[in-house]
Amino acid sequence: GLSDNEWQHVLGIWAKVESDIPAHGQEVMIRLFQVHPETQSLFAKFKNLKTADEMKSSDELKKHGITVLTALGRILKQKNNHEQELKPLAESHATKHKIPVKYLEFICEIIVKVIAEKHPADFGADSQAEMRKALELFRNSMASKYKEFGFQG
Ligand code: CLN
Repeated sequence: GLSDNEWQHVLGIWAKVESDIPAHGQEVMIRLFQVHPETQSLFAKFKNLKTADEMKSSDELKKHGITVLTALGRILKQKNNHEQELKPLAESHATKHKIPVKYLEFICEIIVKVIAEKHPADFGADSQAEMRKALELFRNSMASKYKEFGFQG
């Protein structure tokens, strides 16, 4: 897990994300689809969006970005005790959406990059390392829950 001090830093950065969840969420989704197009094809509702401009003007994509970052924020705020918050997410992503763990890695890395771009002065190498650690904890818990739901991920 992370130390109290590390969590404090991670949640301090997250507060900056929360200053504008829609913009951060939109950027994360667009970047994810551009860098890893295979992730876009998992979304029936986003398959038709071709260019970055189309993605930018999609209200649904914006809404989904908000959904994802809000759920992730709720989990991060539980620190090392995220079991209850994480379980339904692991269940839907394992049994319904069937999302490989690898794709969770993709989005986590994009999240770090987007925060780094939007908050360069507050999110240096050490903070990035702390955020990566928190996101790794999230992914590891997702992966082990996946197995409980019979999905190898
Ligand atoms: Fe996801 C739906 C949170 C990563 C693919 N995702 C949802 C919902 C979230 C949510 C809350 C709605 C409720 C539900 O179905 O459950 N997703 C997250 C969080 C992360 C995440 C938090 C990681 C930080 N999701 C992913 C990806 C994967 C994916 C790894 C592909 C690219 S990023 N998620 C989905 C899909 C849905 C979904 C296909 C269903 C969308 C829909 O049709 O409404």
